[in-house]
Formats: sequence, structure tokens, C-alpha cells
Amino acid sequence: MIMGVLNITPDSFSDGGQHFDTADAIISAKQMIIQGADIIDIGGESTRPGAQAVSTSDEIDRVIPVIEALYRSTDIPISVDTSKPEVMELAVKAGASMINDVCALSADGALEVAAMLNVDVCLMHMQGSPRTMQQDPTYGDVVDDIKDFFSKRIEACIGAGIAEDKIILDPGFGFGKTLNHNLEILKRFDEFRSFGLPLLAGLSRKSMIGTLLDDRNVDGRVVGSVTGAIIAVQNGADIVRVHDVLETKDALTILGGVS
Ligand code: 7PJ
Repeated sequence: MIMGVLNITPDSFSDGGQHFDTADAIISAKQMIIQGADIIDIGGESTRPGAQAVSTSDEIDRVIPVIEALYRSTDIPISVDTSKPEVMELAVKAGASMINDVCALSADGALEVAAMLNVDVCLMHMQGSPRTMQQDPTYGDVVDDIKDFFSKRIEACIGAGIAEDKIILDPGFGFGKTLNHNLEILKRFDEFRSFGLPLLAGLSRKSMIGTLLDDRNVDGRVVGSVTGAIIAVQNGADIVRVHDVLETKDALTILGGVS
């Protein structure tokens, strides 16, 4: 499945400023639906390395009108990219059917709210916090350490009353990882299959792609991002979170033709 990214932030890493207006955001979302998106992921807080936190009320003002409008005007499943329980609750009331949390429901009250809302939850691994995570990420074995994290968070979810079949796992490319960590995770992605849960991969336009391409700027990372998505799917990813929906859909269609 393709998850199309819709950032409603003035400072997002790769499409900053483009989607700040609700009407524009809806146009972009509809475009992604036409291009083949299966889910739209709506976020109002930039989590790029070094990004500053956004207040709860600002985040609500950014994402809730877009979720309401998209829910009213399309049938597309909507995911909300947030770590704040207040935003989760309002987003689901507005029509979101999935919570995508880069903090894996670690905020105070997030587990309880997610359990009460009874929607799918994506638990992403991050080492540190967005402001500092790229300073000196260290692991024993990166894949094993992330698997330990998943085990603990799955246990916490089940303890809070979240059904195991609502959980999606994501190793969190670029979130407290060096290039080598990211490559190791991509190469060994299939090892996360051991949980028997759906896996999500988000590599789109990230710095690992830019770095491998000689510090290519964000606009020049489309082919690299699509290639990364294809490798992730071949290694067991069920959902890819992408900005370039049309290009990713084409590549996955060709992959599907031979598999
Ligand atoms: C991810 C995300 C990711 C999940 C972002 C960016 C940074 N959510 N939100 N996985 N990345 N689940 O798109 O570059 O990799 S924001």
C-alpha cells in the first residue's frame, strides 16, 4: 500500500510551505488519490532533524480542518501523524482511522487515548528526540535494538487495551540513525517480519537518499526514494510512506507484474 504524505506545516523538510492552506491541502490530497495513494497521512508537526516543537492548539488548527474536509469529500483512509493525545482524539473524531506516531505512543496519555479510539496505530522507532536525534546515534546491533523496542511497545499497547491486530511497526528511517544504520535496517528489513505485524517504511526524500547521491537536494531525490521504497517492499514492507505517489505507484506496479 502507498501512504501519501501531506504535511500541513510551514517548515516541513521536503514540501515546506506548500500545504499550509486547507484548500490547497485538499487539492494535493486529491491529486495523490488519483495517482494511486491508498492512505493519506496528515501531519501538522515537522519532525525533521532540529525542528522545534509545535503547540497543541497550532497543530489542531492545522490538521483538523484538513481531515474534516478530506473525510467529507473522499473515501480515502486518513492517518494522522501526531504524538499528542489531544490531536489523536480530535483527528479520529474528524474522520481519521489511523494514528501514525513517531513517538510510538510514549506521550503521557497516548496509549490510553489510542486504546479508547480503537483505530490502527503505527509505532515508529526513534532514538532521542527530533531536536537532537542526529547528534550521535549509537546502537549495539541496530536491527536487534529496534526489535527490542518494538517488543516493549507492543507489550505496552496490549497492556493498555490496544488489540494486537491494530498495530503496525516502523523502524523509523532517519530518526536517530546514521547512514550506515539506515542501510543496515533497509538491508535486513525482513527481520522485522518476526512480529507477524504489518510493516511500514518511510524513506521518501530523506537525507540517507540525498547523502548516497552526493548530497543531492530534496527535489533530486525522487528516483532514489522510489528505489528505496522498492527495496523496502521486496524486503517485506507492507506500506510505504511517500511524497511521490505517481512514481512510486508505477514502480510498485512493475514489481507486482513480476512477483
Ligand atoms: C516518518 C513518519 C516515517 C512514519 C515522518 C519525513 C519526516 N512517520 N513521519 N515513518 N517520517 N511512520 O517525512 O521526512 O519514516 S516525518
